[in-house]
Amino acid sequence: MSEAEHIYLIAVGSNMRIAGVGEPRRVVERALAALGEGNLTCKSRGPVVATDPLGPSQRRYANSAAVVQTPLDPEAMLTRLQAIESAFERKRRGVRWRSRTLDLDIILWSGGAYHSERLEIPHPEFRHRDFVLAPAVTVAPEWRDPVSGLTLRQLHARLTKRRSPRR
Ligand code: A4P
Ligand code: MG
Repeated sequence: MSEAEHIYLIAVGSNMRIAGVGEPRRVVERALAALGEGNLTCKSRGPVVATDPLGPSQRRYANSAAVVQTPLDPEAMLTRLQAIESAFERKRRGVRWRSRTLDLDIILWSGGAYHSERLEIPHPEFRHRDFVLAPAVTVAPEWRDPVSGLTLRQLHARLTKRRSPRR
């Protein structure tokens, strides 16, 4: 790997169908393919899982995760991910957590923590989200969260252990 290359863990989510593409599962599969195009190399892609919605949206989500290698730095990578979202017809109307055709979040980056006006890595909520950790643990179980010091495997085990008595 050249020194200029970066590795990202990307979370993929959709809970709306797109005409010409299909159901959220198909949208996520197509988005995973897009994460391997141009100067993005998809090193590993997780399964597409159906998940219950967190937040006000009623529709079930399809979620997945991918490990992507690229020369793009975090700001350029976010811009690239937003361009992919736009290409999948996502409409930005300023309402948080509305139904969306495609959501691409940067969860972790090989450079550790990163903060700017428009970007926070690690993603601030990912440690509490099974819909992120379940697919992520299949692609990068030993990747260590620079904030908690725990691996994805440990974070996922902690989350599912905490929840299991209530199920
Ligand atoms: N931003 C800051 N940090 C990041 C990062 N690490 N990765 C900024 C990506 N973007 C980051 O995001 C709003 C702004 O966050 C961006 O412009 C960027 O500058 P957005 O994607 O435009 O808006 P959003 O997705 O509606 O908001 P947000 O806060 O990203 O929502 P979440 O946290 O992504 O939650 N339930 C299930 N089962 N599965 C899901 O996938 N997703 C959500 C969305 C809610 N419930 C869900 C799921
Ligand atoms: Mg988002």
